[in-house]
Amino acid sequence: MFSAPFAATFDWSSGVLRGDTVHRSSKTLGQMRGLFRHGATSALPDDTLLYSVQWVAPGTPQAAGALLFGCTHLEPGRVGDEYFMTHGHFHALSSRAEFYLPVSGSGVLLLMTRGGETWAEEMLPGKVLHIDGAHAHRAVNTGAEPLVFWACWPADAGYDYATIAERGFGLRVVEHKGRTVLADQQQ
Ligand code: S6P
Ligand code: ZN
Repeated sequence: MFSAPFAATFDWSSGVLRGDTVHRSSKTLGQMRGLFRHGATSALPDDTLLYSVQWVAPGTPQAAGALLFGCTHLEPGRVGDEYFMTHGHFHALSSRAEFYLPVSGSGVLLLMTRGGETWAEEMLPGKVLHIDGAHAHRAVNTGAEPLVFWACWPADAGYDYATIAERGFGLRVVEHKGRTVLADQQQ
């Protein structure tokens, strides 16, 4: 009765993707120490898992208009006062937008223009976050549980990580006197 165009399932309660075509990658603190203000002096070990990403590339990913989707599991924790976060990137093609749908947990989505203007949006289950293709995006887990979010983006969007590695975002998300606050990059 139903055809199976590609063999993947997504569990909305756990945020787990399953199927033959699921790819997976992960990032540890050792790969991202330089992005945290106090990364160099943190006593956390290099192999501390910050996040993992599962994604699928159905059909012909190189075809014009093809879509990818994936799910990120961002662990709770801090490096000094700064909450665990994704690396963050611009899309190489600034016309390629993206959706983030938080599945569980709570956090903040940092967005930034090429000019460095930075702002934050809340990440909570039920929210639908649309990311303009020209804006860099970084998820930050401010809660005590993993922040899990589903994402969908064009297969040809491409990644510009270098700009973020060089310049960072204009805001950091930090814990200050028991509260979550946005701090200027240099604070
Ligand atoms: C891809 C999308 C997400 C991120 C993932 C990890 O366009 O934005 O799947 O790749 O959340 O973040 P990052 O910055 O390490 O790619
Ligand atoms: Zn993206």
